[in-house]
Amino acid sequence: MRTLIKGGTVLDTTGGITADVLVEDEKIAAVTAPGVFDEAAADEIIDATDRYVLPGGIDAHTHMEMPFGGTFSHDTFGTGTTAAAWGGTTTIIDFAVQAKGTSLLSTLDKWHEKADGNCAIDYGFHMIVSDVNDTTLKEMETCIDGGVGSFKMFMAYPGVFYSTDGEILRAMQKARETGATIMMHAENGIAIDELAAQAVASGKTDPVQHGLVRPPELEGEATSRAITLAKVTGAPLYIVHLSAAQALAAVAQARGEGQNVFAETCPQYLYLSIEDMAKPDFEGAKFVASPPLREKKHQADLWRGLRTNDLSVVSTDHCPFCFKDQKELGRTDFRAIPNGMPGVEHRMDLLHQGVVAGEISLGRWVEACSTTPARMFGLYPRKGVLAPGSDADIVIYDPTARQTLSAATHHMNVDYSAYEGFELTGKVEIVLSRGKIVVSPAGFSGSTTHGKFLSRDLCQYLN
Ligand code: DUC
Ligand code: ZN
Ligand code: ZN
Repeated sequence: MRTLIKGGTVLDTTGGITADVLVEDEKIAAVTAPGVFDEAAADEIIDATDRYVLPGGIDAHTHMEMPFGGTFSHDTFGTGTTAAAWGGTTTIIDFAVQAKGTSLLSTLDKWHEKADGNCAIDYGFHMIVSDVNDTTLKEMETCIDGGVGSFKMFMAYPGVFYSTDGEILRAMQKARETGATIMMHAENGIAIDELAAQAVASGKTDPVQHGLVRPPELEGEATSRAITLAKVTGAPLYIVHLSAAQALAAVAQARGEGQNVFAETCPQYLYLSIEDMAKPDFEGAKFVASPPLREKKHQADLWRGLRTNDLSVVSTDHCPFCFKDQKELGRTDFRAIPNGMPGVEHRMDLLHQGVVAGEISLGRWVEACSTTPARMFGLYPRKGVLAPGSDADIVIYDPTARQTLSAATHHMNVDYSAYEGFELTGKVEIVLSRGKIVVSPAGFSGSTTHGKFLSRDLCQYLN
């Protein structure tokens, strides 16, 4: 099966050129000057005139069916990966979650059972380590052999996911030994829990308190501490969902000193703010996630960080909980609001809006949303680039189409949109996953058995 995508502006990390892309079965066969390939030899032709043709998005931070606070995030692997495809994301890396007292390997088996045969697009796993002991540390090696070479740890959520500095140090020593990446949720959870208890004791129970008891300084402090532990051990470190200027400054300094420290941010921190968490009638609960949304002034720093590469990846931290039945759990105490927001469907569009607004270049859009996550998590050049031999994960994007985001039209399995009413320029038109058209103006033509597990290599950026 040969598909010719002709006449589009083919994007990579440097910008765009007018070119044709030839797909043969699941792979890209060639990227040529326009007209080089004989159209008569193609089984299918897609006219991409006036469209961008870019490598499929890679969302390196999602939580499908994630157990949290007595409930589960509401997208299954099936619904969440379908929504991702609608939005031009053709790979997700989701988190297997080790519960305290269980093993990493049984956790990995469990997540394979959930995801295998149930995804519309290709997927990989990171491992959340919440119980560091001799067995776990040994099991990290088997995880790496199984294509899971990145381990998320938490400096927040004492009693649940939290690791002490000593436990983090031990896992980092293993990461140094194996080349694995430690991903860090960097917030000082001990201090936050104290502030949260004080707030509730004084009658402050509404959603905005979730943000007020998690000040940006406590993200900055934890980020610096994680960086120090990584320096002492020599472990590669990747700060997840960075939201605060203080944390960014710590990352920038470490990178300036040549440390293997990387960071991602998420669209919600670029576009939303703590003002959303203060919405009346419990509406603020829709925006409760950790780290919390910040004051607007942080947004300019985050965009700058994206330009300077101190923030090298944009992921979503997609972790949807329905407003009606799930966020409701915390109506009388913000601490019981399940933490997380939906977003897997909108990342490519929201970051394209950054191109429209002049915050980032076209090449940077592709780099932060596809190429860098591929290299960061050992998927390049299979993913993240349109090159001969790469998987034909391709997005054909209309840069001038207008759209309004809404829960009424999105495909995520959640009853609200964090971006309700946002008017955007640019829209996904056609999506191919390994050569198969899965989204087009005719609708979704993929299937939730199509996605394959991606056994990943280690980080491709280490110096
Ligand atoms: N943050 C969230 O908001 N949800 C899930 C886990 C996390 O770290
Ligand atoms: Zn986290
Ligand atoms: Zn997360």
